Amino acid sequence: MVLRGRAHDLASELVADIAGIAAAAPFHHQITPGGKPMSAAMTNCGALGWITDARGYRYAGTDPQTGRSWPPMPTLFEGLARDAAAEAGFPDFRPDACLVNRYVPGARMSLHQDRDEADFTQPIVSVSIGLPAIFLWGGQARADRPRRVPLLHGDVVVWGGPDRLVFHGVHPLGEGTHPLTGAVRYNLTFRRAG
Ligand code: MD3
Ligand code: FE
Repeated sequence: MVLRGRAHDLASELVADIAGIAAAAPFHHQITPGGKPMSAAMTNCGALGWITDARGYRYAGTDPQTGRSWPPMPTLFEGLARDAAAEAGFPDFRPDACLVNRYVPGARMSLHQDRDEADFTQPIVSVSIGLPAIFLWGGQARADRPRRVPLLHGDVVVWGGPDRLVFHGVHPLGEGTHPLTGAVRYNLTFRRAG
């Protein structure tokens, strides 16, 4: 379910919260198991954070960069995610992880599934802030040709049920500047990881 513009009026507060998170847990280009740095810089908040390194992909309670727990999930983040999930038919969603992705022009995310979480009956909620992106919405098989869906500043999307394990990605970000974020797109993804 796409909730177009749902976070629009909260965006400046969300960006301020992202700055607070990044002050405690700096953005970092994580290394994939294949040895390449990801083009989106990432950090996390909440009890668990998504990490990748030579050993693989997983959730961890500690930021490998700092050795400390991830910063807590801001109340505003959690409320937005829970309200969106409830509206889409998931009244019991209680996120324990929020992955924060930061894209600059040229950054992308190749087709993948989100399958490091414990319970695939729980949805994922995403919030887009800043520059627009073309989201690649694939199918149940990697070879299914993805549809291109624009994700714009303030858009909130809930992915659950049969769509929870679809392949998806982000087309390389185009050049541009946004009044709130400059030449940056942020994406928050809320998960029940543990
Ligand atoms: C569909 N992020 O962090 S958000 C990711 O824009 C990720 O940064 C993208 O894919 C981004 O893993 C896409 C939309 C999204 C997130 C999770 C999904 C779509 C999804 C999980 C299952 C199906
Ligand atoms: Fe994903």
